[in-house]
Amino acid sequence: MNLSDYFAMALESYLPAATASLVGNADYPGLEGMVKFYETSYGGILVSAEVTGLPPVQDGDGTGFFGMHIHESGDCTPPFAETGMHYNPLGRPHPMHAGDLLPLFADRGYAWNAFFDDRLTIRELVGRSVIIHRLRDDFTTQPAGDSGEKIGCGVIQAVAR
Ligand SMILES: [Cu+2]
Ligand SMILES: [Zn+2]
Repeated sequence: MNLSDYFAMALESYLPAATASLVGNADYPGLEGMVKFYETSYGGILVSAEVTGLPPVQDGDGTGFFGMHIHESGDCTPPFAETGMHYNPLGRPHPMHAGDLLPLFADRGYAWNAFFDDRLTIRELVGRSVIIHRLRDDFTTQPAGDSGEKIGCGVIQAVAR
């Protein structure tokens, strides 16, 4: 079995090792979502994210891309100001932070993505937060890619098994 077939099977059949249930901030109360983290045997984890209630492109100044990061602290008290910086155990610049994830992509408010991530382990993720931003991540500006308001937040919790 090649890696992509294995990953598709894992997403379909395996229990995630950790999840984060996303809620919106006061400006985006309809935002909801789930991010799932799966162990693999290939030196990295799988991440899948499904989010509804994102602002459609026609409604504002967005591009349809939404920055998504692991932030240091798992405190999603609105307005998500207590989540700290991007998780960055190696002291690297953005976007080489371990917490820098593939952005979401949605023109009409619904996003789904899944990707292999060899910067992170499940153990270091639990207790931190996933943040969804209003704007794209420009992968250049320090320290956070100029990605704007924190519109969604979820605390990463281990899945009991
Ligand atoms: Cu962020
Ligand atoms: Zn970053």
